[in-house]
Amino acid sequence: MAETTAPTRLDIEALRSDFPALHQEVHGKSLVYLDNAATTQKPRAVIDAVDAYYDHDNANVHRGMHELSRRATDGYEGGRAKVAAWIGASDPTELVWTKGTTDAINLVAFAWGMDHLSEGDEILLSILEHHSNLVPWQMVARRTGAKIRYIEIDDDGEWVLEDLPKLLSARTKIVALNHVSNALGTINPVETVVAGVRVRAPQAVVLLDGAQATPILDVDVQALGVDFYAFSGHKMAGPTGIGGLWGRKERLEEMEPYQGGGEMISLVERDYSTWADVPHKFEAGTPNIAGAVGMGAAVDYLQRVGRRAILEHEQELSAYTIERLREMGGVRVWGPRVMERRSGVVSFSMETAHPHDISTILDTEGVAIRAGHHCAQLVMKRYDVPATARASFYLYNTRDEVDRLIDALGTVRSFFG
Ligand code: 7TS
Repeated sequence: MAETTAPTRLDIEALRSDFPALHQEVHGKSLVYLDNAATTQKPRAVIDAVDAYYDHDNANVHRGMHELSRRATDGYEGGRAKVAAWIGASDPTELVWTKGTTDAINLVAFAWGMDHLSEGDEILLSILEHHSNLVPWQMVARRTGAKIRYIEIDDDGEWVLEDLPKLLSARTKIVALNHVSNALGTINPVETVVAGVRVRAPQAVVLLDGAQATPILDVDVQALGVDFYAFSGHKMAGPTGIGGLWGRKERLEEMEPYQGGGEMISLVERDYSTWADVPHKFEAGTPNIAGAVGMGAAVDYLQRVGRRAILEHEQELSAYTIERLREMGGVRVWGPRVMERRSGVVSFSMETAHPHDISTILDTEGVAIRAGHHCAQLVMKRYDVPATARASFYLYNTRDEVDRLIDALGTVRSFFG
């Protein structure tokens, strides 16, 4: 969706005042929250929308013929329509609410994969995937006999696309790739891969993991020409426990349900049942209604800010961070060299300190980053490191906070030499 009213530069101080959790002290220091790739903080508008739902409208959806149930249903379906438009879907019924990206990918792996994959078929992934876009495919491959193939990455954290022609064939049944990497911050050339798939493996279904893309990119699922798009609300200022799977109508319709139960049936007999229409066929049980309401508020909020401005802001902070890390010396920064190819994720290693020691010392300075394998162990193996330290930004982070990070890394340096 075009964000014509968005300012080109963000008024960070005004935006920061929208996020209550940013304004606190941690270990006696003002909090510097740089763990946004794991989850973002929530603006007051989202918190208030969730509160208002529980204060006034709480009821179950689709069932009750009473005012509160109608309001709950309106909030639930209204949130769906907003989020669908936000990712460029023309039809809100193509958007299935899930618990998040992991849940969405598992839905496709099991509901689509178990019925469409068999011995001799191939699943194409990349080694840059989050475990949630690896492990479900390994589970399904083990049960179906399908084989997994991988796009490799180069030293700059970019896919080695010269290999693509030999990785795609008539055997390729699904291509499942991340749009933006959580481990290295690479904005992946998914358009190039989709074009390659359409030429060399037109039978293949394409799924994109958009967990790190929906918060910053003007995602348009129709223009991308994919079959499935998975994402999480909590990484884009929304609540935890809610996310979505967008799927082409014909794909969703050809799939059997993932789970059985209430809300997903049309008719139940002793020996069989028939299914509700898409998307409700995939939404068994009482759903996360408050989460859907919160997602609607999150999209309204981000729409006002503008994703292009958020991306530019993140890239500016990444560039500044990398420049300051290089000045320090003894630091290896992972991921693309070209700033336009990066998001607001800066993964790095220090020669003298283990990433976990870095994050522990930073925490005592009030600076929150993540250290570890970032659920991307194949990336760590590729670079022969057990873990990296990762600072990740969102719309409310500032250059002053980057300076606080660098100062705290100075403390790490003085500890470990
Ligand atoms: N895919 C990517 C690219 C991700 O970054 C994440 C979460 C997921 C999938 C899974 O999303 P979930 O909402 O279902 O958990 N990434 C991270 C991270 O980088 N640190 O903590 C979670």
